[in-house]
Amino acid sequence: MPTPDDALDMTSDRNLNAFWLRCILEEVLATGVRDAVLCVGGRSIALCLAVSQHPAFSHAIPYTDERSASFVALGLARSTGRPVVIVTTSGSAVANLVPALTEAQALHVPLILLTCDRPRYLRNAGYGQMTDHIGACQAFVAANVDLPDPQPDEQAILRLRESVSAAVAHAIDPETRGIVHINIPLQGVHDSTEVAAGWRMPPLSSLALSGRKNASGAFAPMLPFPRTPPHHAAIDALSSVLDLRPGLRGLIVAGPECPLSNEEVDRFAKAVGFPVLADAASGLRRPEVANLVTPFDALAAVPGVRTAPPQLVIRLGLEPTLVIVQQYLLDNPCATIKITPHAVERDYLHPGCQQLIRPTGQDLAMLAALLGPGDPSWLHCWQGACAETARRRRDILAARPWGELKAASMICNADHFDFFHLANSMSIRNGDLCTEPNQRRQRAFSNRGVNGIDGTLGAFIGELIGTQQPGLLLLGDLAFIHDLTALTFCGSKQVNGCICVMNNGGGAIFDLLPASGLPGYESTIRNTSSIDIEAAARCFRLPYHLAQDETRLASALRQSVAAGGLHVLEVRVPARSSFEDNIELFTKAGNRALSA
Ligand SMILES: Cc1ncc(C[n+]2csc(CCOP(=O)(O)OP(=O)(O)O)c2C)c(N)n1
Repeated sequence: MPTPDDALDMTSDRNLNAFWLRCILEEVLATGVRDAVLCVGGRSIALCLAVSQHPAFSHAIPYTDERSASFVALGLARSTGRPVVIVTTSGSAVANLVPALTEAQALHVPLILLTCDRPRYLRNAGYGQMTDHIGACQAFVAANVDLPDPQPDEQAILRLRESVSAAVAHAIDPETRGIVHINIPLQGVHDSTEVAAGWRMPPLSSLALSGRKNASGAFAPMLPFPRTPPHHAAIDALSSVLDLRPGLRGLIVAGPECPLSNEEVDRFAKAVGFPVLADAASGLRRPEVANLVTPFDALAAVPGVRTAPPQLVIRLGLEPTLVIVQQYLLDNPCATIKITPHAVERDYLHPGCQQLIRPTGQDLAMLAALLGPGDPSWLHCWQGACAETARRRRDILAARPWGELKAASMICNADHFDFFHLANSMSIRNGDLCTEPNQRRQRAFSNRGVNGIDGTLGAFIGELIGTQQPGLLLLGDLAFIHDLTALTFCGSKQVNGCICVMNNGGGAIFDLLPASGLPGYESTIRNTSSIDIEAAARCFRLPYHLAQDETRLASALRQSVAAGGLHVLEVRVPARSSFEDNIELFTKAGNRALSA
């Protein structure tokens, strides 16, 4: 794997911009960045070319629409665990990053924004394509730096390297991990590659020219990246404020973005004997995870698990998706430990929770030793309720006519994919209701930081590139329309994915809201826009499939994997079927009143 040490030969620096950008890239690459999304404009041409030709980058993906591009970067960073660079030109290009920044900030996804700008003296002077780049992103970043104009002298180059390495450290420091923004004013009237007459590399020290080297001669950041010490004595602190002992009615609740691996959850659950109430988007619905219970199945039965309240809840990840789970937790406040990669300000479901930040394997073993074994009859009660409702749920679904929940169930339980992404709105809810533990599917993704229906295609494409595995996306027709420009992705033949567009004629989720009966609902709220999905797929030269029944859906899913590349599968269902399927399930599977 090439490294920053494989930097381009400095004699190839055609102007001061190129040299300045090379210094920036060297410091950025020290974070472990290997992927970039490139959005072109006159200001960013020099940087786009420098990144695309730099041997240390595995992926340098060109995109026109910065909004979709930044969601691609989000999906890539989330699936690889490494920071991803986004390059933009100046002006409104930068503001187009904001939707993805809201999601990345909420999930602490490390993105490094390299926004190219005009020289500083042109600011607020009526010059075209300029705006306040730093201000546009300020609310969402962990660190930012507005660099000076390029200057060819020793002190300026050393300061440049220092300020870039100090900023990018925030992308990888576990304490602050998140978005870093570096704004880069560049020279050049027409574009940033112009050769200024008389440009020659100035005499510089090797430190300024090539950056810092460690004892073995490898590149090192100009300022050493701070190492966050582990949180010591976390379990002692917990046991001094909570009654942690064997025999408790404990519950592990895993939402999207589960911070522990399947193996860690399995080991912990086995040791403590607590049920694991796992969202589909947690990625934990796997046969090897001990004590797994599916939330709807376990909670729909009455009285079921409600004969006694939990005494301890261990929360993993974000809020659970289904209201039935959120309501159960709100109705049953109790001692709570929230295991989290970052300190959180507050958790509305458990305002008094104790936070356990980035526990080590040893911490988890110590906690399990204090708690195990839990109350065995409590575990049996959850497992029994879950198994019984799951049987009824499957029977009810089998008896339903062709519709959204049946189709979602087939898609989410398809065996041909290594990961799935559940889009916001009904996709993630229906996916949660009917995703069974699956041997093949390793990971689950969702954009549950701020729950937008934007950027879903882009995030999925980023995940396909990052995992290099066959992936499946389930999303609604409006979410598909929202992010169409993501499909301009030029590598669609190099990935293997199936985009399942649930075409229910608009936003089916609104059918579950009180507004659904109001005058004007259908035209103003429910069916705001519709497109010809086949024509859209053809427009981006993507293979298209249509499924209007179970047989066709099963074969289209199979075909899309067998053929390779990125496919669009339109799943046409009756508009009200999601609402009707949900009513049927919630009323008959477990005697609970409907609650989305
Ligand atoms: C960026 C953004 N805009 C608006 C919303 C509000 N919203 C939530 S669900 C929804 C409708 C989604 O429709 P579709 O993608 O077709 O999914 P379905 O409801 O049919 O499952 C909208 C507009 C949102 N969550 N995010």
